Amino acid sequence: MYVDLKSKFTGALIGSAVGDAIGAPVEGWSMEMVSSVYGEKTPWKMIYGRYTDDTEMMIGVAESLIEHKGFNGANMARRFIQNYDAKRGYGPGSKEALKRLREGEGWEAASENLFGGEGSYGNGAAMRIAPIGIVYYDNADTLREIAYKSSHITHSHELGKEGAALQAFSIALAVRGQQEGMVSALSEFVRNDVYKEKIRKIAILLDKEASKKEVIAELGNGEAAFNSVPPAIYSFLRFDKFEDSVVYAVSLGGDTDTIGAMTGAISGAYYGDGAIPTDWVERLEEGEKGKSYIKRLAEELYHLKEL
Ligand code: F2R
Ligand code: MG
Ligand code: MG
Repeated sequence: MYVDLKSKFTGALIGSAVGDAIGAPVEGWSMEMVSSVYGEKTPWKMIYGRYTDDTEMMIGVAESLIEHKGFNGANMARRFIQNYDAKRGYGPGSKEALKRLREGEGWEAASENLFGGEGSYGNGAAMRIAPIGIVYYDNADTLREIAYKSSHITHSHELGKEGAALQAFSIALAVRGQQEGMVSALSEFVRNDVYKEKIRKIAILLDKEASKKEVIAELGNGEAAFNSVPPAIYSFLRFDKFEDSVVYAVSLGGDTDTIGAMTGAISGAYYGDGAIPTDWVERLEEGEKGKSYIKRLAEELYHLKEL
């Protein structure tokens, strides 16, 4: 299947925003409650089309990469602060890190004292990582370095950073068109044992007709990066269609907007923007930083590759 690179870049960003918006109305709900709203069968209708913190922060990552033609921590932190809108629903750790940044702490320090000095292992760094996954898709070492640094602005725990790097590398592999070899490439890439074990479980679950309950029990569906990046990767790998992967990811319940966004980013990077249901894109919010703006960011990131 040939999909052009520009369409993959747009697919990753719009796919992430669409996954966020479709999961948002049911965030924190159980699998049963999700199916009582969306039903058991596809197609799913997008309810509001409004995105959350996941997309707002992803926009900040993209804007900063474009402005600096690469990573600049102080600039990215400033973009997060400028874009911040509490109504989008931020995690408490990220909120606190952004407050410290606003008060003048440096981008390398602001997240370090959170959670008793451990730093956050929430999925807030992984959920926004799509621009880094596409821009550095052809260089795993640089991708890892930039994923860690960009995470550190809000998430300094090793598990938060590794989750973001793993999500970025999944998107990179999807850009390269590598679905079949993805599990083995990921297990070679990943450094932390918690994630190594989850990737091993992804392979086992893919080999059988696993139930949703089994998938949730083995991979998780919560706010920790290690309980949301793995089910997103699994949701992508289990199906051969953008819509089916994202619907499945959200149907697991739990952190639905975020697992939806991460699955949408990987799937969009693989299939391209043409594979995203048009009625979902139509319903996705417009406005100053809505879908047209996100598409423009994807195009500018694509042009960064040409420099
Ligand atoms: N915040 C939300 N959703 C709730 C509000 C939405 C509601 N619908 C509304 O309209 O108001 N979603 C967003 O938050 C998640 C991303 O969170 P992030 O940015 O990682 O935040 P945080 O607080 O750093 O981490 C999340 C939780 O993980 C646990 N945790 C993290 N590190 C920990 C550590 N070292 N020790 C113990 N626990 C740790 C904590 O419970 C954190 O609060 C996404 O779902 C996004 O959509
Ligand atoms: Mg959210
Ligand atoms: Mg969420």
